[in-house]
Amino acid sequence: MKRLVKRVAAIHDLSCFGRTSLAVVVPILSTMGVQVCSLPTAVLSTHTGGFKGYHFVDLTEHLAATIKHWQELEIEFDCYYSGFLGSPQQVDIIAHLMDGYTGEKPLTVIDPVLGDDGRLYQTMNENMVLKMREFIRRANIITPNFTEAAYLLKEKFSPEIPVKEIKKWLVRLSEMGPETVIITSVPDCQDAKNTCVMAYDRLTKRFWKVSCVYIPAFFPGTGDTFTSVVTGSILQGDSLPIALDRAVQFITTAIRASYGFDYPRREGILLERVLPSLNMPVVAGSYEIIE
Ligand code: PXL
Repeated sequence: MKRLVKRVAAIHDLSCFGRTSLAVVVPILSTMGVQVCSLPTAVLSTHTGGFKGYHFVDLTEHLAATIKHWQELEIEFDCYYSGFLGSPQQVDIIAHLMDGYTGEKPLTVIDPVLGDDGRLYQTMNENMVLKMREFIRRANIITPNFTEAAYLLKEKFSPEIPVKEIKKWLVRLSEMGPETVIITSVPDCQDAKNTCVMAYDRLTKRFWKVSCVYIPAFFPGTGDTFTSVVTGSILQGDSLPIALDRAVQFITTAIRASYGFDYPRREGILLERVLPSLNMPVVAGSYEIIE
């Protein structure tokens, strides 16, 4: 039976306080008209960015049973979208889910959540990096940030990187499997006030760039927000550069809506104030094609 709305299996943790992972993936994709089926990899009292003493419940044991039940019910998906995974064993289980589709291959989006700002997150280690290198082979789209791209490629994290070098990184990452590679938080060497998102599509061999004005505040969960908008946009039938534009515009709007208020940044962007903008017509974009 034809599905009335697109359906995504969202494989992320549920951080109960703070706006990261499922707490942003579900509202964003729902607002964009996509059905979200959550497969929580872990439940945390808070996310790990800026909170101490968080309670962490690893759901590895429950993943396989949930997947088995879904398979018995013959539930099919238009998209698999994974983010924060709690252990190397979880990577194997999710790989099994992604490889076990029946019918048309679902769009597979992997956000290889490992770290930020040149460092791994507290719950990550070199073993997870090794696992992630193998895991991304099955993705159509990956969305590492600059730090994660460096770890995946065994490169040094150096904020002064020429565009020519980033293009090489994009091609090398796509040679690891995914046809589309999107690197976020790339330092813009032409303008120190900016960061940018750079992307490569192996099928058309085209490189894209969208610049973002740097706002001096770090909010956890912006990576999850970005990839969720890209995923929703592609599922709505947008091209890659339009999806990048929409995601960058949404993040910029969200950070601007949040930055003027004085509250703990670790709580994340004020998503609730900007969600409706996802349904506004797309304003003229600012993407560039890079030769
Ligand atoms: O947004 C990435 C992320 C996901 N899940 C957990 C996190 C973070 C980043 O801090 O702590 C639990």
